[in-house]
Amino acid sequence: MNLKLSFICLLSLFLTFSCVELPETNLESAALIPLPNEVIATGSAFILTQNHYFSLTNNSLAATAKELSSAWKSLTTFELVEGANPAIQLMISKDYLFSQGESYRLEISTNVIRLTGGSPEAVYRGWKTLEQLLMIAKINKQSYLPTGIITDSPDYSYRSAMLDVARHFFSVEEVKRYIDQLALYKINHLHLHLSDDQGWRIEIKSWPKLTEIGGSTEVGGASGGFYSQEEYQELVAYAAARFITIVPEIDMPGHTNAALASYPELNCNDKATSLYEGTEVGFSTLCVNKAITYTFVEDVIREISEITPGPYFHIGGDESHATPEDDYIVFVNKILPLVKKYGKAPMGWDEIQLGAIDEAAVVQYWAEADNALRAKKKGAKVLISPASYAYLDMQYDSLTPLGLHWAGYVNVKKGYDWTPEKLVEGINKEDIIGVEAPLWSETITNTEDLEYMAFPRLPGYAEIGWTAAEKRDWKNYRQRLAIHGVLMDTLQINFYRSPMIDWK
Ligand code: TNX
Repeated sequence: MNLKLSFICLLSLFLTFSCVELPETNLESAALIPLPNEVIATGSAFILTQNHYFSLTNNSLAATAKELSSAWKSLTTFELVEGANPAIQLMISKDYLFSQGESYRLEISTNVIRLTGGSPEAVYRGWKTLEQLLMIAKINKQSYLPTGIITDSPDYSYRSAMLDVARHFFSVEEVKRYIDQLALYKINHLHLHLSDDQGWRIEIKSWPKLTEIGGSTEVGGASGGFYSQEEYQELVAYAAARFITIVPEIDMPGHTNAALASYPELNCNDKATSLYEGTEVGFSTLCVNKAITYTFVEDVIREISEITPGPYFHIGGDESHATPEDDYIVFVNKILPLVKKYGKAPMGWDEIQLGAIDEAAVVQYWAEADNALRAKKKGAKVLISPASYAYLDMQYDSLTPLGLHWAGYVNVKKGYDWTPEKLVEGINKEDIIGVEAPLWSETITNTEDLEYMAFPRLPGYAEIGWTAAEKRDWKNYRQRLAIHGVLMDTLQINFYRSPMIDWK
């Protein structure tokens, strides 16, 4: 380089760094969902229009760094590569500040972005905050980020969505797409409803007809489908890379027609039932007094537990209207120890409190407050997913073309504006592990439908689980959600344009 050229370079460097006035910003008003629990704005800007270096303090952050640098490239068009004098720093710290599993700190100054957490999971949650800030900057055509410090940790450690892949089957690719969307909103569990009257969706090697026959159809009569164990493990790994735990559910003793149609011996009369493509509930039951029923259930629990690293196995247990109550209790009490035997903690819909549950169990409150209270008395924890607030298959209003309304309509405000620990008198914060938004799929056939029902409500459940109740406010939320409309458009999410939001 000749002298004259390097002089020009120096001059332009000088101009970029010292003469350009940085824009004024306010990190506190950033449209983040979930809203972080503490934000201090410092009013300046981190400029995005140049390449940067990043560093990690720990190899366990490599996957997050990889995701970050590829997103950085696509959101800013500039490169982010590992190197010295890094502007972007990912760190693990054992500081007491980060002692809680997902607590992170994101510090953005004019020249450094420092993201710290006590674990790779915590850093990942913080990265999702940074990712939203980058997305929002792009939406607003701002080539900078607002500066400040976000110190954040979740109100509830268990934030979940459920997908019913039994009534209609969803492919591995469709589920992965949903997992990416959940990750963006810091949801950390995905409950898969893997069996029901209309379909059996996971390969069980010792009972192959479950998927061969039971997986061959779905509501409406289309050809259904199932996950091989390898595909299921692929989903588990894909979710784990985003620090999302898969919770498998095999619904029992009711909701079992797909199994009863596959194996005659599971029926009390030894006759296989017909495959079912309708949407009624409560007509099927495993034969509680037959030994083979428990061989079957044990094989299923064993095979699924072996390929599920997460701590829970969900045994369903809802709406077993065809099982006499005494039999129901016998059944639940026989399978609870099987779940334990294969190293898992039992989860079940609120009816399972009839059985001998203990502190290890989690009872999912969906309908009966009394069930939640009885479960608490037995020492179990409660997962909050009340149908009338948190069911993603409930219609927004009477004009919604998909969904059901047996638990009422759930518009965007109703879905957002409630507090888990205030829902049932006697079920307090310490009794609750978290919140789940289930999406039942009787009327939902594909990704387009799924997104129409899940969005824009899902970000609201994510915020209920993450942000402390006293920090949440509908008026403030609806403004942030309006900006997420643009974000959802960018991600090509087919969301419902609720008239309650002034979409941008
Ligand atoms: C009730 S919620 C059910 C499901 C249906 C859902 C439809 C629950 C534990 N059971 O079998 O799909 O309603 O909203």
